[in-house]
Amino acid sequence: MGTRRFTDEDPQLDALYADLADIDLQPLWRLSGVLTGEPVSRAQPYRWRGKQLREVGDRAGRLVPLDKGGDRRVLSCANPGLGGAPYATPTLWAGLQHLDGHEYAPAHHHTPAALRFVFEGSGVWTLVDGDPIHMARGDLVLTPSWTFHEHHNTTADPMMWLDVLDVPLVSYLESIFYEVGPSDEVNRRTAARSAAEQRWALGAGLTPVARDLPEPPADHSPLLVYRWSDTDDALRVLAGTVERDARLRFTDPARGTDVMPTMRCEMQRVPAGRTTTPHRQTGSRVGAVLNGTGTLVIAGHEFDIEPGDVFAVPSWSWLTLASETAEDLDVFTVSDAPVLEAIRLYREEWREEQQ
Ligand code: GTQ
Ligand code: FE2
Repeated sequence: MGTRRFTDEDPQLDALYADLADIDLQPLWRLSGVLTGEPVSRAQPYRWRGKQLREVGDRAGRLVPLDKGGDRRVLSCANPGLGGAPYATPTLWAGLQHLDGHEYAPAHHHTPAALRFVFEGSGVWTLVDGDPIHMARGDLVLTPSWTFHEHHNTTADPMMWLDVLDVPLVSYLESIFYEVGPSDEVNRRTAARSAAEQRWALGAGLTPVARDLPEPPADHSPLLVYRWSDTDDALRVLAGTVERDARLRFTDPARGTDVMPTMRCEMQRVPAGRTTTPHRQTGSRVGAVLNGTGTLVIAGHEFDIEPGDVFAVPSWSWLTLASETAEDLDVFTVSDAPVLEAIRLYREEWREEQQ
């Protein structure tokens, strides 16, 4: 008579749960955290110290030959919230790559897209599909998905830089492909300006027109390097016009879109003594400090920052940057925002403080 009482002590219910487990089913009513009110990230707000990265990078350079570990001497930033995975955030890999004097990391390509951001030093050339690109402080270099790339240190001194890749995302989508590249016919010709710059970095708003120009590649920026002198100039001009911080996005000069389909790159300058408006967005971010010192607050966690530091911002976490010295704070960030935008999941907001 009537409905059976719904109680957890029902032996028939226990039997149902056991049978469900046996045939690999899970009842939603016993699961929590499937649909959260807002994004919950396993990643932790985190900062890796540039000083420590340099110190262990130099030691790895002395101890570990290049042929170990995929021909790249890279220390990957492993966010402690991600269960031991070598990932800075759930979608982004951040690694510090070290190349000794006169060393060379041979050509390969892979479906994960990569970019390099240089904290200090120069003398390494990255060849992207054979186009030699000199890397120096503050430069952003792209190696889009499936482009061959190799790194050559032409000097006697070691050099380190930051790599950011979409490896965790592509891995989650089970779409990683990798091949070693041609090793025989290495292009040793180097020019101050890469072929990509000679076509696509002619000046603000200037696009080349010629009958024999190839179409720009369909799925990434044709310009493969963004020079610090250009970024610095633009930041200086922009900073003179804004109240708080100047923020620039690196874009495809042919289309005005993000540089690659999976990663958005930006550079932010927080003038001396100022603080940014707290901001959050869906998807995660990796940040890198180029100049200045100050404080970084991620979801209430405070970190002091200085040049060479790398940090991880989990999805939907408030981020504030404060420049505390007489020097401007320049921070490079990479996010997965283009992916979220493409599938209509991107949200962002600023928190205007009440005074
Ligand atoms: O420089 O080719 O940090 O393939 C991870 C994977 C760098 C590279 C990384 C790579 C590279
Ligand atoms: Fe690579």
